[in-house]
Amino acid sequence: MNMLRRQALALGLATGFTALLAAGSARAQTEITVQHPLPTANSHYGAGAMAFKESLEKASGGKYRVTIQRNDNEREMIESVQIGTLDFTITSTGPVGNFVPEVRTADVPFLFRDYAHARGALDSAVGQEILAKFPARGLVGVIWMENGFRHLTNSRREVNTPADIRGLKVRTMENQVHMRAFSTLGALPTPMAFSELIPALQQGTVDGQENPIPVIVANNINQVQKYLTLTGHVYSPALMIGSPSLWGRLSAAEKAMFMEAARVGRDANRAKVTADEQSGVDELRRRGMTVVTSVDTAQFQSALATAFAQYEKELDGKLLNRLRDWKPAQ
Ligand code: EAX
Repeated sequence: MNMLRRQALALGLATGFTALLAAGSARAQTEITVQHPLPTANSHYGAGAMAFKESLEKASGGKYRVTIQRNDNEREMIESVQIGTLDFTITSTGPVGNFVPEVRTADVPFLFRDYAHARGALDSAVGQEILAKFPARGLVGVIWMENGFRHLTNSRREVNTPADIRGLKVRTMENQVHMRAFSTLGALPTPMAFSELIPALQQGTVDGQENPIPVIVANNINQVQKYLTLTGHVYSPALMIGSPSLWGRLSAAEKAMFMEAARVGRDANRAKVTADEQSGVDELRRRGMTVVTSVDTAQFQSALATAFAQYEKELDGKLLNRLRDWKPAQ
């Protein structure tokens, strides 16, 4: 065989082999999509999603490729995960109680003393028991993540005491526990998805809203709200929720890989909340917000006493107390 034919044959074989490799790796590669409601570049959910992506892609040797997308309707994302058109969502617990009622116990105002209490209790057996309720509802509660302690903003006036909240139209999440709290305080709770919040504030449909500092900063809510009061009235957990159709296809080894990536994501998410909490209030002042920092928490707690009594009756009182009374092992 002459030289030219030998070279052509070698080239053909090499091209074929490369094509096989590419087809093989493409066939073996699986796309995973994670959606969350905030800007990925500079938010606590984005930090969690990015860390999850990097960990899973590395641990799987590229078999899994993670795409991160923004979707600011949390209820819609949970529905998509439930029917299997979305693999994972990182969402606040806001609407989750409408799918998994037990989650509502974690949404009770003034339940958690501080971040260490909330993180420890949710990562402990009692928090895992709540995650174990998800499969019966057609969802996989992968891991607790974090949104943060929620604070009140409004466009009308400084809020120093519970009485100052009376009469304010306050957007709440689609969360009955939060709505009960604001109506008990004499506000007019107006539930809506996060996607509707900024337009509602711009049009004056509502006077105020409440969200953690990281959410207020990442979404420039200061542009449509003048007053911020550090009420810290409720800790807002977040969750990474997975699709049972995807989760059911994973081997035990792959599940372990996904769980490790979720833990890495959770830690990055929480670290970003801690960082934003430290710098966020000064940043919001710099952007022109009037910030009330000293709040008499006991006053707000006593103003919510009737709501607490109803929570203990309507929710799982035992679960509520186990979360509230949780303490780190000595
Ligand atoms: O999860 O809807 C809300 O106020 C949530 O805190 C926000 O979407 C981040």
